[in-house]
Amino acid sequence: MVLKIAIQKSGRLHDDSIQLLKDCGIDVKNGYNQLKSVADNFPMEVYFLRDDDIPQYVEDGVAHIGIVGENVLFEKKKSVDVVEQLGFGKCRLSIAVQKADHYNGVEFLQGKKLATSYPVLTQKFLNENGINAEIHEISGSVELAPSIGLADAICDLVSSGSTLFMNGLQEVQMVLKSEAVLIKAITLDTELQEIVNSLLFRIRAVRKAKNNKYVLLNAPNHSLDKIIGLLPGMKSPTVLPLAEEGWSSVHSVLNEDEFWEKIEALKNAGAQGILVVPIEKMIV
Ligand code: PRT
Ligand code: ZN
Repeated sequence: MVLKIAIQKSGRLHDDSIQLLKDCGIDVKNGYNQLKSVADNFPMEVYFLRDDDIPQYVEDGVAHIGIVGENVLFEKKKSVDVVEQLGFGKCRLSIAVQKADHYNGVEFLQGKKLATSYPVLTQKFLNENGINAEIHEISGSVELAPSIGLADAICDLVSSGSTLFMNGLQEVQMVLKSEAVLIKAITLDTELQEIVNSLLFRIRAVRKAKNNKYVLLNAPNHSLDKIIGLLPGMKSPTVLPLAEEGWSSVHSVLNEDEFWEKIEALKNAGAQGILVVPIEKMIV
């Protein structure tokens, strides 16, 4: 049995998808000129597709799992399971208007024309807010629509905001926050499900490792209690005596979110020679 995974052929999600598989120890040959490829060391076949087609392939079971942006997934409204958030491809689907416009809330959009490649999500947002507006579906260069008089506003993906800025637009309303997710066909054979589980186990270990750092520091023994109190570790910190009398070496794991705060507190508590090392995999 081989697990068939659909990933984007080329575009913003391609490299991160391949890298994620690689970090999971799965080697896949680059797919720029091919439709599919077989992993050397994992029971997996990779299909390279347009991102828009991935939800359909997974719903039909032609691919068992896939990696796609939530924006595409929710726009296509296919019946698949979302298995895991993957933390890359982050962006937001937002409404933008011309810089000179005085946007005073969603009411501004009443009776206006909106250009978008996401008619389903845009319509849903308008309905939820009781707004009647006309939607023009266009497939690309949505940000040009207001300047050529095609629409009053747009609903498009934004990440840094520089595309909007360069086109004289301002982001005024977020419709959806999105990132890449792993999706799965609703029913799978037990054997395939087991392969999904083992892939998921690796993905979680890789992602957890990325969110944590290994910290080594020297501590005077009289400050050990205070320093250990600051460090959770996986169970509890490792403490080893240093060759120099009265000092210990402390090893622990710190979460990215609280990292700087903790480092500062450790320093204030008397820690010295603090080393921070990336973790490759983390299995807890
Ligand atoms: O050929 P295929 O259909 O597979 O690719 P595509 O051209 O439809 O998609 P692609 O590769 O552009 O994007 C794939 C996915 O990446 C999207 O569906 C999102 O989930 C995610 N993603 C993350 C983005 C962005 N960030 C993003 N910034 N997709 C598109 N953009 C575009 C946006 O449309 C706008 O044109 O980038 C521009 C805005 O970027 P900033 O940084 O200037 O704000
Ligand atoms: Zn696409």
